[in-house]
Amino acid sequence: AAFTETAPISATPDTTSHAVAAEARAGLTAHPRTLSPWLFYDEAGSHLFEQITQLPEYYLTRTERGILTAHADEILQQAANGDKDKQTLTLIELGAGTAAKTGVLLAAAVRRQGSVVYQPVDVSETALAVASRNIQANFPGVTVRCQVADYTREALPLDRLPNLRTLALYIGSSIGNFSPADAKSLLSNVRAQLLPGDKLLLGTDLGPSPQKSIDTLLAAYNDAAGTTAAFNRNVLTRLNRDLGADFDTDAFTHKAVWNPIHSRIEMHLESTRHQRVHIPANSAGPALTLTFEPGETIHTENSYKFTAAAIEALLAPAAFATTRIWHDPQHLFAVTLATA
Ligand code: AVI
Repeated sequence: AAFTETAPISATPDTTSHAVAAEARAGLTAHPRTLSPWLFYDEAGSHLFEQITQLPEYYLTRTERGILTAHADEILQQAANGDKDKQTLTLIELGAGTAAKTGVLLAAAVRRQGSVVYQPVDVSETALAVASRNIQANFPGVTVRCQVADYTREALPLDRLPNLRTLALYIGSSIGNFSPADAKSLLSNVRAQLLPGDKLLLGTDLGPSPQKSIDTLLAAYNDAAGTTAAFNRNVLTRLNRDLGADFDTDAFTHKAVWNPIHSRIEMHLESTRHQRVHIPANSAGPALTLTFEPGETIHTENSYKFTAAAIEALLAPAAFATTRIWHDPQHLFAVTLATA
């Protein structure tokens, strides 16, 4: 509770303007038009995401935190192979951000083994500094070793501690923002850094079920206060600022739709009228004029929703065996322990 949630993917100071220029050019000249979700997380977008995690409609964050809180001791025990074969664990967290939900697992690790080494990995050095300060102040017994890396783009060179069993954490349902192919290659990269017997703890949001209506899913991505709409539109504000583009952000409407074929929530920005948008020449290429028709959309995010079978189908090709799945009482969200 001493921490705040932060952006899971990226944050401004670490993202080069060339990457923004290249991404915008490729995505906005494609048909259908797209923008990659990492573009959301500039300073304003990271702040809006923090607000989203506290919205009544956005059940994901509090539900996952509830699962971790209820089962932390059991998760650590299973990760260490139960009591018979007691192993000392080290925790590595991918996309740790400020490590808002990790405290409960670190506390359980300290209860279990007296002390623990925690290695948060994130693209944002700023977020890692906050994580390190917060954890050191609030969790005696935890040694923090930060690693600045973009685990989504590079094969992670994990700074592995010898003779310790690794528990890699990838929570927050961030895996759901990758296409199935990209998610599998990300998990394969993680697996390649682990030794047989090491573990991965994966947080995933679940799809519609008798306990979870499509309306519940849609509301989580189209809240009454309009915070998610502001988060989505902020990507255009970012392109105006970073690239000197002239998007009229009021002329694009936030849309969240459920795609049952791909089992994902899609976020789009829909042009309300015929309009032209200019992007000046930049390091990625010459000046662009984009023409939008009324109703034409920019696809800004996919958020995949899983079933138990889909979680296994993601883990198995990356050579992880599913060991155990924990749910909240309403089966809204899943936390899966997998063995390398
Ligand atoms: C970061 N990620 C798991 C969020 C999600 O739910 O897919 C991002 C988000 N998009 C809209 N609201 C939240």
